[in-house]
Amino acid sequence: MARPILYTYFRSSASWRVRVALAYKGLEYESRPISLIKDGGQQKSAEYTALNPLQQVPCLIIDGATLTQSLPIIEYLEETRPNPPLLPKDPVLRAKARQTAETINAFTQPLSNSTVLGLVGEWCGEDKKEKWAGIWIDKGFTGLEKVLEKTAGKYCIGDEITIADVALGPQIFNANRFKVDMTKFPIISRIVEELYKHEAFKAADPSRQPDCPEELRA
Ligand SMILES: N[C@@H](CCC(=O)N[C@@H](CS)C(=O)NCC(=O)O)C(=O)O
Repeated sequence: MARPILYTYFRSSASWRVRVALAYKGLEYESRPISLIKDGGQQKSAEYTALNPLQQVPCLIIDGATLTQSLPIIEYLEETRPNPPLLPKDPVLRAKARQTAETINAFTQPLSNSTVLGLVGEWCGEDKKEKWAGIWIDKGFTGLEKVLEKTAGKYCIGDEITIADVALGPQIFNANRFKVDMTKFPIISRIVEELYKHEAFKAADPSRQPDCPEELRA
């Protein structure tokens, strides 16, 4: 079977989610970096737009299919390669795991992604970018912290890593980048500390990616 191909950018949190899922499930893949900075953004090239008309990473080519959107990609991996699982067996807990993943994917991340921040900088001033991104990450984490009070064990949902953790881990990078006060979120901070000890999270870390600049490498 052909190795999956992942179009990825080292610092992209959505790509990072897929890298974690692939590593967690022990799947080898070829990494094809798409720089969101070089050449005015390689995601806008005609070649890449043919793969993802939305001009975003990640994109995974697997089993002859071209898949985009990190969470559906992870759901596909889960359906076709169920072990080790990234969703709990219990339907309510499955919904809770997806709920947390969606809170990151549909609420927190889109409002602070590079396109949105570019426009905020252009329309409101470069100095407003950090504040804008920080506000949305803080809002997302404030809600999430409350939810996790009820669902968390060692990880977001009990003691096993799920899709919720896969989404949460990379978002911390952006929270730190935009100077969000993480002391307000002790449960999230504790879970992330735990996650970063796991081999799948280490392998997926930006500092270990082939397109990571020399000075930021692990
Ligand atoms: N919901 C999408 C989000 C993808 C996304 O926002 N990708 C960002 C990097 S994290 C991107 O490619 N940005 C480039 C751009 O918007 O031009 C997913 O989960 O795959």
